[in-house]
Amino acid sequence: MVEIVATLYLGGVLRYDPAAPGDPERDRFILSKGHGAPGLYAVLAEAGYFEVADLATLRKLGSPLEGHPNMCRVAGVEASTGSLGQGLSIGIGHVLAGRIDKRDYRVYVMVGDGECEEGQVWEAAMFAGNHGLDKLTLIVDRNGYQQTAAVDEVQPLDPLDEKFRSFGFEVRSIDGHSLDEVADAFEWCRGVSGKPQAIIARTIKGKGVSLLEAKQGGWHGKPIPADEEAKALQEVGT
Ligand SMILES: Cc1ncc(C[n+]2csc(CCOP(=O)(O)OP(=O)(O)O)c2C)c(N)n1
Ligand SMILES: [Mg+2]
Repeated sequence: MVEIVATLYLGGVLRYDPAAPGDPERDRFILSKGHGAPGLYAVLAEAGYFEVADLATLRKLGSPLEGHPNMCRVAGVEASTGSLGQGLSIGIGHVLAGRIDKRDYRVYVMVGDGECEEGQVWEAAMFAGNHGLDKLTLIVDRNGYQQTAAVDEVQPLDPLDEKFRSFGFEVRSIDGHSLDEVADAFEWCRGVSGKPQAIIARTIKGKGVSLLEAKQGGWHGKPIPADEEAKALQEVGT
């Protein structure tokens, strides 16, 4: 998810001001797969919502940087998520409010592919398509895995692009690790009128860290062992 969220905040896609996080004109990003909070926090810190040094307090008692994003404690977090399946509905609420208030902000929602097994995602998708919510962009982090197994073993989703098309979305599939393809897709979204857009981003969990890439599906919620940390950091260039 990192390339996608970084492009949104740091690549000139989202309109936002960390000094005015409640600005009614701001664009909204909702991380529906709330367990990806560390990725969101890293980008929010770089975007200026809080100090980068605060990232070291992740999941420490008393820290606002909880294991799932808490909109009451962290400026820039648009929705408290973690119970999967809800973010698209929340995003739709923002889009409808924007219509009523005659504002032109855009709303971006990221869901996981395992999360797409939740019925609420499809209720929301049906509504978004039926109401032609063109200010709404859904991004699916299509990494092929969920908590315990591969998505194909649990509940195959393909043809996912055709499913979203049949719900009234314009759909584009991209390499979610290519900054060029990610940026192009967000440019494309802004040109679509009358329909919500779905970007299906093919990704690899733990991309760039050989230990994580080698054993897909085995790292959900687990930290890298201490003796592997230095190598992992070196591999991602920090
Ligand atoms: C309603 C709900 N059911 C179960 C969970 C437990 N859970 C947390 S993450 C996860 C797997 C999510 O997989 P996916 O959406 O593919 O996310 P990603 O691969 O991007 O981590 C599950 C089942 C949850 N957070 N919420
Ligand atoms: Mg997944």
